[in-house]
Amino acid sequence: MFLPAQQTPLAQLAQAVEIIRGGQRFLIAAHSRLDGDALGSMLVSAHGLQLLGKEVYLYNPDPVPRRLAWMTGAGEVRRKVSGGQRFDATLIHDCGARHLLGDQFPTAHVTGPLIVIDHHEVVSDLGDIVLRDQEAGSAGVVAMRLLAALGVREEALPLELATALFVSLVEDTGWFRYPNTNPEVFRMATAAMRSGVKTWEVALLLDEQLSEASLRLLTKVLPTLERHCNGKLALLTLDDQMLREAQATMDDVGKLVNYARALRGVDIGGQITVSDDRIYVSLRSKGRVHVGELCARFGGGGHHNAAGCTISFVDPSDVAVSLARAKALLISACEDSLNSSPSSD
Ligand SMILES: [Mn+2]
Repeated sequence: MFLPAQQTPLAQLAQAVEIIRGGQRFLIAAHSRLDGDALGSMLVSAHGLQLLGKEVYLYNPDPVPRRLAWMTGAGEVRRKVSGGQRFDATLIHDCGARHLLGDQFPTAHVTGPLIVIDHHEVVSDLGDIVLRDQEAGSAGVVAMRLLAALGVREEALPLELATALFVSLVEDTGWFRYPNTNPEVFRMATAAMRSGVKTWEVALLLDEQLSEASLRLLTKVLPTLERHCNGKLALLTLDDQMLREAQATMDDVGKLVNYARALRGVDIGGQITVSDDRIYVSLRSKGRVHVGELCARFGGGGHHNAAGCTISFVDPSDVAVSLARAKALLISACEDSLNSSPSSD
C-alpha cells in the first residue's frame, strides 16, 4: 500500500500530501524529552493541519518542559492516547528511533500510517513514509515544507504557527549560529517575523525565565568538570543528589553541556546524567568529531555536533561502579573518534 522508504523524497512528500488531504484525524507525536524543535515542529504541524480544517491529537511520553509551556498548544500535549481512538495517520517529528516515542505509543491499528518528519543523521528504521532531510535546519523546517505542499502560504502564517516555527529554528540552530544555519532557515525566520513574531519576546520566554534552583544546580555541576583525551574531552556530571541539594527538578537542568563544549581546547563537551538506573549522555562537538556516530555505538543517535545516548547500569545497587564503567566506555569511544578525525590544530 505504501511506497518503500527508498522512494525519492518527492514521491514520499507527494504521498504524505495525499494521505493528509484524504484524512481528517491525525495523531501528532515527537521524540521523548521534548526540546524546542520537537515541540516546535509538532505545533507547526498541529496548527497547520487545523488551518486546513483537520483535527489533531498531540502525544508525548514526557511532560512539556516548563521553558516551552508558554507555546500555544503546548497544554494540549497528552502523555497517553486515550482509548477507542483511530487516526487516519500519525505525524512523528524530530525522531529517528521507535523507542524515543515511549511505551505508551499506540499500535499501528490506532495510529494509521506513520509519517516521519525529521532531520536526524543517525537513525534507525521507523515510519511508512519518511520525510527526512539531514540538510534541514530543524524538523520544523521539514514540517513547514509539508504544509507548503498542502497549500499553506509561508508569507501569512497565523501567529501561533509562526511562533512554533521560529522556536524550532532558533533552538536547533542555536539562534542562527550552528553550521545547520542556511538560507532556508533565514527565509523561514523572515516569514515568521513577517507574520508577527518578535525575536526578543521569544528570547525572553525561552531563555530569560531561569529559576534560582537552576543557578544553585549550576554550582553543584560545574565542580564535577573533568578533562580527558589530552583535554579535548570535557565532562560534567549531574545526579539526583545534586538535584535534591539544589531543590531542583529536571526542568531546571538547562543546557549545561554547552559549558563543557565552550572551553578552549575542547573538541567534545559531554554531560552525564545519572538518574533512574540509567546513565544518559549528551555530547556536543565543535565540529571535528561526529558525535552522532559516536553515540550510535551506544544505541543512541543525533547529529554531527549534537547527540545523545543511554547507557544502562551494570549494577543498580552500586551507582559508582556503573558510572565509572560508563565513563570509561565513553572516554575510550571519544579517544577513538578523536584519533580517527583530522585535527584542526
Ligand atoms: Mn531537531
